[in-house]
Amino acid sequence: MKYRIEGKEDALIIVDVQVDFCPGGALPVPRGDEVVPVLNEYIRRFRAAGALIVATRDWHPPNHVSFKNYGGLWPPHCVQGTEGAKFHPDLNLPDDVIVVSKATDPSREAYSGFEGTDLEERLRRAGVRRVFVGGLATEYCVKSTVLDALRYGFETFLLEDAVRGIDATPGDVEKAIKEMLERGAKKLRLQDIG
Ligand code: VGL
Ligand code: ZN
Repeated sequence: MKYRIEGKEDALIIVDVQVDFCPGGALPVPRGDEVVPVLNEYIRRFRAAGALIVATRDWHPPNHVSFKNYGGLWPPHCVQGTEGAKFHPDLNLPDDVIVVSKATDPSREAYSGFEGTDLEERLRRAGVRRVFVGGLATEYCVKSTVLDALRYGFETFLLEDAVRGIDATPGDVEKAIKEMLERGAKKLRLQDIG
């Protein structure tokens, strides 16, 4: 199946491609940095088509509830304003990228880019109908963002060559992909764009 990227109705959503989620970071996704060159190619193509480009970022306060010291599951990561919270330095985000900061409330975890943000409203206002989602990590923030996009009625594509997961329990990533597809997401790779 070949898909054409349409300027008006399509958006590329890049999820949490941040220093802390890449090798050497505070909460590294194994081979997380491998999504960067692939996403750069998606960015190039979506830009050429005049489509919207969105980058979400995990943007926690230092006392966030998801951190181990505050009762959560994770080591501190993506703390607002720190080096680890920056986008990967090789990610070629365009100047007009829409940056969506999430999980900023100290008392609430939010994996989805739609949760507690104006992402849905911004997509609607721009007339977006289809969203294409890649980034980190497959079974957490990518999955939640994809499922919310489906719930909101967007035609939703998982960029399967531009996601990586943690797979803390082997099989987690596979299960997450299966769930996204069952809920109606479609898989897409670079070569499916024509
Ligand atoms: C994420 C764990 C904790 C993610 C964010 O971006 O997938 N995972 N915070
Ligand atoms: Zn987080």
